[in-house]
Amino acid sequence: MNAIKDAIKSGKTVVGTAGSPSVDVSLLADAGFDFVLFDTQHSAWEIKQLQPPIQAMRGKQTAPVVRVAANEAHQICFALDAGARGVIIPMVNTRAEAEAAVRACRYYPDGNRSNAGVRGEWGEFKTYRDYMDAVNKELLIVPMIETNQALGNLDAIASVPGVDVLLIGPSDLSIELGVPLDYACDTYQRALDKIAAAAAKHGIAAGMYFIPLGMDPNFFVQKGFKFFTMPWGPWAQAGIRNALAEIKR
Ligand code: 3PY
Ligand code: MG
Repeated sequence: MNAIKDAIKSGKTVVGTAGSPSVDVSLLADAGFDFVLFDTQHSAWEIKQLQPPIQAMRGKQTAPVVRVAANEAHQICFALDAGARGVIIPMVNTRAEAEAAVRACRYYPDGNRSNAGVRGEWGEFKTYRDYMDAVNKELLIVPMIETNQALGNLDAIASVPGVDVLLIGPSDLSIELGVPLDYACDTYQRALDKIAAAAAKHGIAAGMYFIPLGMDPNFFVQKGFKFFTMPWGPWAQAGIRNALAEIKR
C-alpha cells in the first residue's frame, strides 16, 4: 500500500532526493529514489501547488514526501490532500507536539484531519471510508528533531504511536547545540548517537535530513541511520560526464 512505510517498518535504508519546481519530478522518481521530497519550509515549493507534481508520480514506486513549513494541522492537511505518502514536520519538541502532528495526519476516529472529499493519489478504493482507513494506517509520519528541547524529550516523542522516524535537522540542531555547522565535533556526534539510540529503543528509524558536505553517508548508515536525502545534481552530472566521455573517447 505504501512502499516507503513498508521499507521503514522492515528496517531497510531509504534514500530520497529533493525535487524542485523547475525539474520534472517524474525523472527523479524514475531514477530509483525511494522518495522525492517536496520541501515547503526551505525551498520554492508552495504547499498549494503540489497536486500536479505529485500526480505526475502516479503509479511509480517512488513516494512523494512533503515537508510542511510548520507543525500546523492545515499545512499537513494540504500535503495529504495533494497525495503525500509521507509527511515531515519540522521542530517537533514535545510529546504533545508529536501527538498533535499525528492527529493532524489522521481522520476520525484516530485523529482530526479535515475532510472535504479531496483525496490524493492513493489508488482505487471501494468506499471513501476505505481510503480514510488506509491513509490513517499507512501514512509515513516523520517529526524532525532539531532543538535542545526535542533532545531532552526523545523518549516521549519516539514513543508516540504513529511516529515512524526521528529525523534530524542537521543545521538547526548544530546551531541549537552551540556548534553551528560543526558536524564532526564530539558534542554533535553525541547528539546523533543519542537520537539513533532513542529511535532503536522504540523500534523506529533515525534519519538525517541531509548528509553534511564532505561526510560519507556510510558513516551514518553504520551509526544505524535509515532515512536520508541526497542531492541528485552531482550524481546526474557524474552520469552525464561518464556517458559523454564514452562517446568521445
Ligand atoms: C536543518 O538542517 O535544520 C533542516 O531542517 C534541513 O533543511
Ligand atoms: Mg531545520
